[in-house]
Amino acid sequence: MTNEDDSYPEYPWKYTYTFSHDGDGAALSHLVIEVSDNFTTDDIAGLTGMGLDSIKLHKTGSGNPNMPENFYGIKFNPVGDGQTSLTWSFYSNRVPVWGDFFAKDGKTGGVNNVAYNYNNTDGVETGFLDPNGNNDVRDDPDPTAPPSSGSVDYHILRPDTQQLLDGSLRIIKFRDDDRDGQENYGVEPRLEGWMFLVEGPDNYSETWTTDADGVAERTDLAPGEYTVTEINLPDGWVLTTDNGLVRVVTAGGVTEAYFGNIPEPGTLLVLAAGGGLALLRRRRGYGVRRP
Ligand SMILES: [Ca+2]
Ligand SMILES: [Ca+2]
Ligand SMILES: [Ca+2]
Ligand SMILES: [Ca+2]
Repeated sequence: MTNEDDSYPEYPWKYTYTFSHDGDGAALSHLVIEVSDNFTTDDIAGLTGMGLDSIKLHKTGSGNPNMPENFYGIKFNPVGDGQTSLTWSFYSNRVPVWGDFFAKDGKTGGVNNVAYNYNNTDGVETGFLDPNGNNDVRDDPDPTAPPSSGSVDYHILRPDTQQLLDGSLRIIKFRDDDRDGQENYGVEPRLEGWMFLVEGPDNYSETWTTDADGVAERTDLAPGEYTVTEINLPDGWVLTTDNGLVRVVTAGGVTEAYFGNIPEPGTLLVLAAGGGLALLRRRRGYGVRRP
């Protein structure tokens, strides 16, 4: 499990599983990992190592013999025949919680072999259970402990109901007096009232304007890739940083984009002659001759 793989920015959680058995009998037929009832194919991306069969309520019966009770999950089929050990990965927009799995091999000699997460130590049963003995009533308990390495009560980590958290994007706008493309913090002033076009997932497209601190920020953005473009530059001002900066907003994270601008020296003179006084008044440090 990791949230540090940005391959699919809108799906920040990468789930990787390995399943093996000794290979006696038959190879793996299919494996189901529990997800919440509202999980759909829109909540999964970048599956490798297995084929996606279906996402639905899987029921006990001949297709899933000896499964403790019905459960909603992602059913995976091996890609190719004869596999007894598989590792597969996918990305999801759902945070990890503890849950269950069920696997079945291809029947051989009239015998089905199945595997699911289950334990019975000293009469205490944990894992994939059917407490009320009615597999139509789904009452399997799962730990509510936070996600961690290893296992809790013989459960695996799996995608939850919860969508990913919002993320934050902060634009910082400064006057790049020494033109080095970096903010010399505390020395180079922040600039208010500069406009940016911010474009992102789900056709997000908004104009943001920097405040008195030279900052424009939103804290409720869907994670994903955003493009930030400075627009409506005043005449004669140039960027000292790239425009159209691409930034990845992550769930619960704060992503920053710095934009430096500076008036072109030649333009300063023109502005000075033609009414750019407000722009110039605080800019004596340039050595530009005042009108
Ligand atoms: Ca469960
Ligand atoms: Ca039940
Ligand atoms: Ca369980
Ligand atoms: Ca600078």
